Amino acid sequence: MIAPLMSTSPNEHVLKFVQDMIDLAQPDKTYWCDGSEEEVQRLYKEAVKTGSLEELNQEKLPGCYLRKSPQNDVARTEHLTFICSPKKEDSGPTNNWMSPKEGYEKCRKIYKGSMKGRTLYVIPFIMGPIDSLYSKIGVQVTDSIYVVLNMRIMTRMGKIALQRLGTSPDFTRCVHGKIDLEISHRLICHFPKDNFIWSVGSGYGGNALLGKKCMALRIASCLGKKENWMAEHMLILGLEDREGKKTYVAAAFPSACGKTNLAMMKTSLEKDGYKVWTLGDDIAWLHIGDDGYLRAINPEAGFFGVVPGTSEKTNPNALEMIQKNTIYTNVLKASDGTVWWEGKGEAPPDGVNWLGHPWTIRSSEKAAHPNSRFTTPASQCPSIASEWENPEGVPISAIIFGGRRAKVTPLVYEAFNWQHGTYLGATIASETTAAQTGDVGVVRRDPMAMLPFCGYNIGEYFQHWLNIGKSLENPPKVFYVNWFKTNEKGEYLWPGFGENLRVLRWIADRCQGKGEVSKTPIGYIPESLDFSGLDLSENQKKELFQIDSQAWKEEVQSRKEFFAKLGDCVPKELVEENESLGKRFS
Ligand code: GTP
Ligand code: SPV
Ligand code: MN
Repeated sequence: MIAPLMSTSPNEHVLKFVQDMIDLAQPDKTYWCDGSEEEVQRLYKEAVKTGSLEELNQEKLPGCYLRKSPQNDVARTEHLTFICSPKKEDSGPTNNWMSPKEGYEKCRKIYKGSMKGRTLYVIPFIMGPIDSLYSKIGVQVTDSIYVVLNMRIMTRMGKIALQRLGTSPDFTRCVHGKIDLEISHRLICHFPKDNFIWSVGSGYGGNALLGKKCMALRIASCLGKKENWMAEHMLILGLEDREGKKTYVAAAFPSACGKTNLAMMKTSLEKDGYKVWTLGDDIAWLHIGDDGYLRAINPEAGFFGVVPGTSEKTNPNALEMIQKNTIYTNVLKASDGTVWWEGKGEAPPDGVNWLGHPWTIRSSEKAAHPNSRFTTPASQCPSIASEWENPEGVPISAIIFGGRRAKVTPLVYEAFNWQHGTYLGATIASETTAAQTGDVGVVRRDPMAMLPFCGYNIGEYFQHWLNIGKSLENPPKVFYVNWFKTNEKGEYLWPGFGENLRVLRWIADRCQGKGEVSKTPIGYIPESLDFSGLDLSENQKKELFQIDSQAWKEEVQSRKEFFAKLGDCVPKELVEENESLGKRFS
């Protein structure tokens, strides 16, 4: 193998892992990423030359590029995602399972000789702040320059990771190959026992940027179980109040249900002295701190966010942040080399849509794919918190669960305690979105928003939640929100976005022992919420907090069936929480 041109050499374990993959994939060339600025510019040039990326208008959007994916590769493919634990029961009732032997054999077969005529890129990376004891190292090999450039934004990548690794064999081995991007060659396999990931046949986001969902959630959730911490599908934010005190909040909503928007919200209420600071928008690693608080770090270094719906009105911070050094995937390219998408809040320009077809406002096709994404460095976010890379993490006072639910769930309520909160997370129900292939708008249970991301038995995962709560001296309070309740016409009852600060303020008040509540069968709801200046009828306000006992009785039954379907693995405490809820309605 050609020795990498780096002052820091890869250790023998990294070299062996990479050599094995070279022997199998047989690339023409091997390239070790060093993570330098010079390298990024060179790779962007190369990606444009080879057609992997298109350059956008560099005057208006400096450092921005466009990627158009094949139509069959625009979202995570959950039915092709497997947990390859030695025993099937260790993957539990919610995961697809394959034996490690079968998983390795299948991937090996697809990978063999797949990089002839191509370059194999080696990406050493750190998930988490460079100097945090909570961070983890990965090494990904890939044949996709798009993946390299995304990983450069999403992780701390290059020689810094090898330096941090030193001589240790302790890193996640991440093997990726886009192969021919055919679904028939697509598989995303996780081998938790070996700390190994093998993903073939897709070049898209969560399927291909292996530091993200594969490592930082599926593999990390298994590590967390073993090492007594948690890897969660959560944003992290700090709400600063009038006195300058920050309340840190972590929130788990299913894919495309509002994490990025909440994490970087800008709001008219800032004039009252409140401000939201962003620490992360998708993944949180939570450790038990010496201070008895749950402490959160964001393992990522960038945001891979949903583009459609991002506008000056909904998410001005995100819009500002994606004006430079951003990779756009599957949006419309206007004739002047700028970009457009549905819900941008500007008149649609003529151009070429995500499918590569000429497009005008009269076209029947979408301009951007509903799951089109931006990839942007977190440091570019106007609301990024100064402490976002604190190696110790930040102390979490509140955990918020939520989802898309047209009916049943009120705008916000508070759990009675940690166990009840765990039960609320375990029973999240949300309408499916374009973030995964399959039907959109179907209500499914998505426990802790981790249904597609928990790398082991979901019942053990629930038990782990209960156990962590017991070891915390200062456990966060737990809340449940729903920005998506609708009226009989199907219109959203709640304005959402920046106005969600009204709910966050109540949550922060509750964490500080303030805020009046009413006790209801489902939990505490606010005695009053600040609706001032909002154009809401009395009826709307009532509907937002309405608890329809018939609908809730049906909900209890549906949760009972859900737990029954999961089987014996569900902790009895959670089954009892559901029974108690049922009794409170009878
Ligand atoms: P992933 O990156 O897939 O994990 O998604 P996410 O949870 O970060 O979702 P994101 O914030 O990107 O929001 C997804 C979609 O929900 C976007 O189209 C938003 O415009 C919409 N959305 C976000 N917040 C709100 C809200 O408060 N109200 C309404 N009605 N829509 C919202
Ligand atoms: C999600 O689907 O939850 C995402 C996008 O955040 S992906 O990285 O593709 O998983
Ligand atoms: Mn996500």
